[in-house]
Amino acid sequence: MLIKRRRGWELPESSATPESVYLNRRAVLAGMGIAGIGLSLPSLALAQAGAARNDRYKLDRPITPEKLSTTYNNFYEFGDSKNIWSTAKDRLKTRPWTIKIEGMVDKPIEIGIDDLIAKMPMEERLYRHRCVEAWSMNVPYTGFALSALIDMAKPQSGAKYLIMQTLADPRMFPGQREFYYPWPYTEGLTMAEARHELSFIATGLYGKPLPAANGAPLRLATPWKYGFKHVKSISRLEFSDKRPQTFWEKLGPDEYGFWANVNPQVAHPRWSQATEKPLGSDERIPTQLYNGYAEFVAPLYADLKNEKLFM
Ligand SMILES: Nc1nc2c(c(=O)[nH]1)N[C@H]1C(S)=C(S)[C@@H](COP(=O)(O)O)O[C@H]1N2
Ligand SMILES: [Mo]
Repeated sequence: MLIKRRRGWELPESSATPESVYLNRRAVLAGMGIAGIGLSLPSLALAQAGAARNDRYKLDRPITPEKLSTTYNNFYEFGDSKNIWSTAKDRLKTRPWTIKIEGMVDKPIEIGIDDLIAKMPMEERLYRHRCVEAWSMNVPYTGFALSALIDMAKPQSGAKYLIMQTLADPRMFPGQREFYYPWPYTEGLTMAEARHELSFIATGLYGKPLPAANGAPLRLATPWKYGFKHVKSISRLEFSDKRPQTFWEKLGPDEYGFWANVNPQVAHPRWSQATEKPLGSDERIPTQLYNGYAEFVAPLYADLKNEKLFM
């Protein structure tokens, strides 16, 4: 396998340092040791188009052109390049799509995506998105507050974490045949984070059903955290009293942690996080603490000073 060593700041491809650059090396080592057509149905289209914008969440910068945010993506299930949108569009089948909610709940739930959307309070929000690789975008997501789904699921009082996973299906996701990645893609939030008003499940983008490349038919958006928390194409949620080990944490525990809150003053081991490059712009702009959402989320972390909150 070819291993490219690139430095975060000096990339030809705008500002991006693929999460995988250093990890591929680990993966090879692990391997040697043997370690271990998005269909947009009319009803769905209507649900996105009819959702009113929630003006509580404001942007201080322009919305990213749709053409860019839907063609420059991270979705390792379709490969480790940014240019996976057409493969994703061809391969990802989002109907039928069942979401399982299990673990520490009185009654596990299995629900189809259209039934779920019909039950949820749909709205549109303008959100920033800051990838740990130091590019960013600003997009209108349609969807619903994660807290609405949690209310429906009725977790037990002992639940401390919400774990979310991408569908496991190597026929649909060719990347899942790369055995050294810890599939399925797994992410998690504390219950306080998951219930926080900013935690959002997106089912649409720019008033249309979510494109395959952006994580159809539903994906997480927690805009104060680095983008790798935003698990795409979710098929399973589990309430647990144990903190999950997440996909990137398993691959590179020195570089990617559980909390992954944006902080310009805490550098990634291989590059600075002080600035970011908005998609479509030639200029870097300063990155903000909690990606500009400090007034909303700082209280979540008041008692967690000993945790590695920013990696
Ligand atoms: N299942 C899955 N979810 C994922 C990823 C992935 O590779 N697989 N990449 C993450 C990363 S690193 C980022 S930056 C965002 C990118 O979302 P976007 O393509 O909509 O910009 O998705 C996140 N969710
Ligand atoms: Mo990312």
